[in-house]
Amino acid sequence: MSLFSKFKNNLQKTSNFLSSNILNSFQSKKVDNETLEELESVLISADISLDVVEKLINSVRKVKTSDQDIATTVLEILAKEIEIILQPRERKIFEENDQAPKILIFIGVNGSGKTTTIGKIASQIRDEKKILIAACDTFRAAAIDQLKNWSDKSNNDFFSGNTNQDPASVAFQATEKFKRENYNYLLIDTAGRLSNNTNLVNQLVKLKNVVSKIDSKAQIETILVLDGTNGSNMIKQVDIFGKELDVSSIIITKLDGTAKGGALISIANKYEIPISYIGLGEKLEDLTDFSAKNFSRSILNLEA
Ligand SMILES: Nc1nc2c(ncn2[C@@H]2O[C@H](COP(=O)(O)OP(=O)(O)OP(=O)(O)O)[C@@H](O)[C@H]2O)c(=O)[nH]1
Ligand SMILES: [Mg+2]
Repeated sequence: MSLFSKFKNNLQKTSNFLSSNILNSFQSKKVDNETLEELESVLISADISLDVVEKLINSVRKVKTSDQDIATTVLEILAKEIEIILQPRERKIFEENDQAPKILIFIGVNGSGKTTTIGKIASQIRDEKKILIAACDTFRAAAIDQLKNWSDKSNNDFFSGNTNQDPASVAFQATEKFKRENYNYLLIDTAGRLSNNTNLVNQLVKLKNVVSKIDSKAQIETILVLDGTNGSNMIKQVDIFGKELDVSSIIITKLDGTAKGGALISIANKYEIPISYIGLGEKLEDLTDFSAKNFSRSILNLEA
């Protein structure tokens, strides 16, 4: 399946919602206050933030009423405008010619998809790269097993501590092994649940500091994993984690399961943080590089 088909097939909840409502609104073949208001409400319902909606409405306002197929013209204009917002956020975490070792710390609230995403990423990285996966979610024993399973599936080395061991001390040991045995990538899984967000963020800050102290040569990145079905609530999470931790990249999962995929656009508009991958399902192959063009055309049900 082409990358575009993957986007198109798996973003159908958002695209069905947006395209059917927009086609409906513009059936009358007029761009006027009434249709623009309808469009506004559809875009807001898909969790696109008000400032972005305003920008989009202003560009649609310019459509000439004599246009043959107004509805399609509107979809095309929206796709173009959205692509312009998303384009600067495209960034791959792994590059073909990555030289320096990389340590990736995956953070995010519980259930956002951290562990699954690590499994998917590990299975996508080329075989010649040496990967160590570290279970620093010591909060639940099942979390360690879940990650071990993903490591086995992708044929990668796995490091874990004991249940309830301090996550920073597991990260310490894992980073020492990573350095000593010359791995290329260290993928660190963390817990999403703690008594409260402040404790969680403090624990992650400590873990990151420990890792940076041991390996000052490796490039350390903090990857924030967000659950796409949370829609605009994702913004709050970017604020909470981003305040104390320098987030290098965002991954938005479960976009296959929501009609609120528009929230991705709000995030791209609000933060200058790259979006590296999006999750489009539960299977290994359901994690794809984020593409501004594929995303914007897919959610409006347009062709590539
Ligand atoms: N449909 C769908 N489900 C996903 C996607 N990514 C993850 N999931 C599911 O979301 C659930 C939670 O994923 P986990 O990877 O365990 O989440 P986590 O962030 O590690 O959660 P904690 O360890 O509790 O903090 C699992 O059932 C996954 O299969 C996705 O892109 N699409
Ligand atoms: Mg987990």
